[in-house]
Amino acid sequence: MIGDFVWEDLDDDGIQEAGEPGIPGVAVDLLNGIGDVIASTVTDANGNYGFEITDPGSYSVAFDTPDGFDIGLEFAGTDEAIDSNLLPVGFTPFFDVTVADMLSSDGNLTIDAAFVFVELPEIPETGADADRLALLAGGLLVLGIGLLLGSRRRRSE
Ligand SMILES: [Ca+2]
Ligand SMILES: [Ca+2]
Repeated sequence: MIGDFVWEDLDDDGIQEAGEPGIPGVAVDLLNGIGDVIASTVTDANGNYGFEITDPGSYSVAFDTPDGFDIGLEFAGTDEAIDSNLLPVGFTPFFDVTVADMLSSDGNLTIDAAFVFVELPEIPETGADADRLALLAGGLLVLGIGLLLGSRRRRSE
């Protein structure tokens, strides 16, 4: 088994600490050594996920960034049990799962992902901005007609 935790890094230090909550419902993919998705899951109510590995080999885990979040700091500190393995590209570096890992009762449960809450994207207000856009569109239209007329005139000469 590999896993296990996707959490909201409240202080953005890349370290799991008391009071920092797990994020439920995050889509997680298991990738094989050549980057193909071979299993998918979502984090549970506590932000935990797990994949049962049946073949030794090289793997990576990809995490979908939840709405309103950015990927947190990776590989902070020295304790891999409480750091984030998620690179800014959205997946972890490849890691090896050995037969010994597969046989151990708790497996490798240090493959974690930190996310930092930013803000939900703001919906632009209609009004002033919309008027400006209309003006811009009108301007482009006039320019287009001008170019069209210009090219026609040249052709008829
Ligand atoms: Ca933290
Ligand atoms: Ca970790």
